[in-house]
Amino acid sequence: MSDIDTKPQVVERTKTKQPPLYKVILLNDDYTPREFVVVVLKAVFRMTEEQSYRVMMTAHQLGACVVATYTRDIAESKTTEANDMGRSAGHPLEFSTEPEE
Ligand code: TYC
Repeated sequence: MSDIDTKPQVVERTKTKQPPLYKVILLNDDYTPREFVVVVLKAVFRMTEEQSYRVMMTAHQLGACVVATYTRDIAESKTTEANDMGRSAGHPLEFSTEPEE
């Protein structure tokens, strides 16, 4: 046996911190046609027809629905893109972004 202590004195750990996530929320209104909401959800959030319809109906019935969560930049750019689609078509459709708890 050697007298040299070969035990590592420092334990290294790799900490991979996850970036904070942000929710994109779809808000109900009384004017935007249901079909248009589905078109926006499919185009911007890459949802299927069925997923889009379910999210749209949840917002329609409950007032709002979480569409998805993303890192901050992606959540904000998708929110802007979706709101721009609504505005360009003359609808009051609104998406918002908020940090996940
Ligand atoms: N409430 C709208 C209507 O009856 C449809 C709608 C659903 C609008 C969901 C926005 O986030 C929304 N035409």
